[in-house]
Amino acid sequence: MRYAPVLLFVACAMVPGFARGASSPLLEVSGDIPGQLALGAADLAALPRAKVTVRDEHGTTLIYQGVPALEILQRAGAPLGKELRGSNMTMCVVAGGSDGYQAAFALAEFDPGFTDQVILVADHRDGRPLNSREGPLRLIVPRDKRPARWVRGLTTLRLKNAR
Ligand SMILES: Nc1nc2c(c(=O)[nH]1)N[C@H]1C(S)=C(S)[C@@H](COP(=O)(O)O)O[C@H]1N2
Ligand SMILES: [Mo]
Repeated sequence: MRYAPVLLFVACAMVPGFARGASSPLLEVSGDIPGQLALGAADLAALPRAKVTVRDEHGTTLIYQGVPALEILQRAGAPLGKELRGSNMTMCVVAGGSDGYQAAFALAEFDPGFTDQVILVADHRDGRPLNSREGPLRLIVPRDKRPARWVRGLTTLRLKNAR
């Protein structure tokens, strides 16, 4: 019996996809896009990373690290760059947290052709993984003056054309 947890771990590691967390994605991207995307920890770890320095409501400087949301939206096939015009200008992104909290964005807010702001899907703060209250993922919107769209426990990005 003492070895049961070890045996369970070994058994799980032998099932393809299980060890990568493919069966329990951290972040799902869905909606008005060509295909749904489900990203596990290993998928996120393979994406380009960025760091943003922000101040919280108390004026304390915080450094968040993670994946630019743009990288994720691009891989989901969202209409960015040259495609972000005409009827796509009403494309919205609704970010959702594990507690049901949601916040809306225009897709253009993520596009470097429109803004220099980098909205981050953060997994680290000041060099440490986000704690269970804040993470494992949190959306960081550096230029918002209030952190109301900094969705804690981020689990979903839903794309919707609001036209
Ligand atoms: N999942 C989730 N994220 C959330 C909220 C929430 O209720 N649930 N509240 C938002 C609001 S209104 C604020 S002001 C900030 C507060 O962030 P803090 O708890 O890190 O101070 O989180 C934002 N993100
Ligand atoms: Mo808030």
